[in-house]
Amino acid sequence: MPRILLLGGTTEAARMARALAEAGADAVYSYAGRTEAPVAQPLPVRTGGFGGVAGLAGYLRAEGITHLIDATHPFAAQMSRNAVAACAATGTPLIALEREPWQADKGDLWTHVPDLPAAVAALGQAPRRVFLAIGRQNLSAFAAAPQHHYLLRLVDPPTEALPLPDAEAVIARGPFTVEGDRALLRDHRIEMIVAKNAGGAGAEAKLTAARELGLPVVLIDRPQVPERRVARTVAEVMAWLDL
Ligand code: 3Y8
Ligand code: NAP
Repeated sequence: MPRILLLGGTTEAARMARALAEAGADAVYSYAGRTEAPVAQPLPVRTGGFGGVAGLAGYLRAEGITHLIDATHPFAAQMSRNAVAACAATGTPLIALEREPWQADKGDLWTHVPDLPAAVAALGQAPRRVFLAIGRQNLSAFAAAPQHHYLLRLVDPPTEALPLPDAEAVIARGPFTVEGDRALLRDHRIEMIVAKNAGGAGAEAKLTAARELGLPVVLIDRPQVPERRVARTVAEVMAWLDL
């Protein structure tokens, strides 16, 4: 019987957890501990970093983990790199449950940028009203363009002052709806959106609302992660586990 470590924090990870629980699998769900009250899971949960590659390798050995499923977010690149290294070091089979990047549809006004500095530059010089839908961890990059008015969406209320002089935060946890995001864009008279190319359904509503309102979107490409076995569906992972 496999003993599984599921690196979570996404919609796909929640679906994976349900399938493992229904199969009666021996599995542990892992959160980084980024948010105050993460959603409950139908598996035993552990929270917090492992302590780099060595810490994760030690955890795999100590817990007798036989399979690792990396269902973290495409922008959680450090965790994914560590998982590949720790699994190589311990000979633990690894699979990533990964979502496709979003592709532009007819009517989408998207500018693809490789990273945060390029996203800041894409806003231009003239002051704009910008919806920064990228969470809390990367806001400081936009301090280089203080002339804009920023609408932020955070999971938890900010604990310290925001690094942007002209910003307001809405506190909300996805998944989000098109109606809700359309109203948000209208109420705040948003002219431009910055988002990560997360893929998946949980963060997609704002892109649909932007298309309907004819608003431009600056979309940040996902970071590189090392080569690894990838599954697109929960069923593929269950087959790989022979469950
Ligand atoms: C702690 C677990 C589920 C998972 C839901 C998905 C969908 C809703 C959309 C916007 C974009 C953003 C952000 C976002 C979404 C899902 C998914 C997703 C984007 C929770 C969660 C944790 C986190 C961490 C959080 C980050 C932040 C990113 C907000 C739980 C709710 C912007 C990414 O305040 C902070 O420190 C937030 C940090 C990492 C990115 C950042 O750098 O700030 N996610 N999000 C996980 C952990 O501790 O291990 O608290 O319940 C999970 C979800 N967030 O159960 O259905 O799967 O993508 N999360 C992005 O996609 O751009 C919001 O506002 O439109
Ligand atoms: P990251 O930058 O890739 O990882 C930084 C460090 O955080 C990792 O080295 C690890 O610490 C710890 N960590 C990350 N994910 C973990 C997990 N699931 N379980 C245990 N430790 C974890 O990670 P991040 O981008 O901050 O993402 C953190 C969490 O939020 C992940 O669960 C991710 O799936 C979720 N999330 C992130 C985003 C996003 O935009 N980044 C969006 C939605 C959800 P150690 O080195 O000490 O082990």
